[in-house]
Amino acid sequence: MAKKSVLQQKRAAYQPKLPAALWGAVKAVKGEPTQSVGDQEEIQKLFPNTYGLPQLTFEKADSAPAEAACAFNVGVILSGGQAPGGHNVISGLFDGLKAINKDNRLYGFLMGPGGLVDHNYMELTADIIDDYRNTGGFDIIGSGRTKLEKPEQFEKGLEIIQQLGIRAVVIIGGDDSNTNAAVLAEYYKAKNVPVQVIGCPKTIDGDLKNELIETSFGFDTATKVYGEVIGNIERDCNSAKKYWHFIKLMGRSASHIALECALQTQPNWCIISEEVEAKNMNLNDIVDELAQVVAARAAKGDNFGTVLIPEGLIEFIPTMKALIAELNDMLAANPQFASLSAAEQREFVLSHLNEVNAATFASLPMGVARQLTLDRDPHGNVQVSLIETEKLLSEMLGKRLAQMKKEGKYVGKFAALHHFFGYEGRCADPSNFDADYCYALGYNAAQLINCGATGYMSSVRNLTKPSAQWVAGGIPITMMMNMEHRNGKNKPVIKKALVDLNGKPFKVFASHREEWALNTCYSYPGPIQYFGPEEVCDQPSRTLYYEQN
Ligand code: FBP
Repeated sequence: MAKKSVLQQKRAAYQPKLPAALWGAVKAVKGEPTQSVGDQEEIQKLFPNTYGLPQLTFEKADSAPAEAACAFNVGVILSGGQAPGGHNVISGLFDGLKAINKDNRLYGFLMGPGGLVDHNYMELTADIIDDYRNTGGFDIIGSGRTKLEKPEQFEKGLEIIQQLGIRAVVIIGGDDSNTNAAVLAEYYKAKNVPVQVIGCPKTIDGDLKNELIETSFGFDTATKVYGEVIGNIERDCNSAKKYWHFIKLMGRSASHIALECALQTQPNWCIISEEVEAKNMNLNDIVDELAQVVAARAAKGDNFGTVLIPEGLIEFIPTMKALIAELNDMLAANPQFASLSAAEQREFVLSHLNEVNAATFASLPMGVARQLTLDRDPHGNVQVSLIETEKLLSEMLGKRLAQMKKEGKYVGKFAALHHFFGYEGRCADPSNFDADYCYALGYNAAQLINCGATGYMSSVRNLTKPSAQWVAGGIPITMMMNMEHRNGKNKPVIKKALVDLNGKPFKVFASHREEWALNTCYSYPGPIQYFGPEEVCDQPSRTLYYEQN
């Protein structure tokens, strides 16, 4: 039998805080009709029933909460990569539903959106929920990456939804999963079926955010876990003074995780993919920049350092981006590719790519080139977590430094160690911030269902203020959409939030990085604290702090 750790037992008793507006009876206040962030005409055409809905904000109602006349049932799905706090979204949703009517029931679909299609589910009762409060992971019902996009899937889902008397489905996921939530909401609305769909913003990557969704849940905890370990490595690095540590950090596309960790730990260098793209840098330019840093430190006798590398870097190097875009279309159009041998695949790729992309492909180390042709995830994305960018860069850097030594431009010793931090942070017990934020997102989702909303994302804002002042409500998902080229086709998707090079978090980083590069200014955030003074336990991420202050 699994044994609960002492921390687990104590942490179970933590009561997450809610925004004051959700403490008792609420009323929904409607805002103005909304528009999508881009391609308005096309998005409106694709979502005729759910486009332009007003933003909703919950306010305290004057009267005491009356129990809803009729009890109702709700289904919940965890979709995509794990992120700390998912269990609190579900416990918040459960408590919110019970506060509306004690006979409301919650069903969990198992192993992601596939559970809805395949009719795999379980009822989530109070005993089960209590076991998972304030814990990390998605193991209460599991998660998966099945893409919910085809009418056949929606129809199969509808069968079980009707069988269980489900009034609303809550999809807890990232940008792709919330895009699917919007498509599903539109489909049921168009068919006039009384099933509401509500999304919740999840992803450690931090790239599902905008003015109204200030952060996705899980980012805070995951970056605090990585920040702790990077700090420990920096201490080791500064103690032994003999290694350069190359640390790749998760974040499939945007560099928010790397940037946040840099702000927390002050490493000697941190690459920001969005800047690489903006400056039109190629791999050699990145290596040149790194070589300057290593050589400058070596000239002072410091043959050690720490470098942070965002996982998604490869897709932001303009030449690589063009190559990957053509590879994506090529793989989508040639399903037989997967059955070829490795040598045949290389031959196939080289003979099908245009001249420029074929040259880029041929110039890559064989291992990296092969990783670029591996299976895409169900959303058509390259699985960047499998590409060993940290090794690629340090190998190229080693060669460049050897060359510089011959030319008398470098005097040091270079020994590299590699790390990849991603999975270690995705299931950590949520920080107080994520525990509260997630619980509020779930509780709020129950209110959105109660007021009849569909095609909305649960939104809790004003997050750097004390939780009582957080603003709760719903944002129409279509409002966040634009058209993008995916999997060989133009599709409506939620616009990914990349690192804003004019934003305060990047500017703060950029204003310090030369100093951090040359000198040793490491900062050691230490482990997440759950008990103790507020300034230690309840701080939001640096990113959120700088964005709002
Ligand atoms: P989501 O966008 O689904 O939240 O997942 C993010 C992520 O953790 C990325 O950082 C990483 O590239 C990817 O998932 C890894 O995917 P998998 O869990 O399928 O290995």
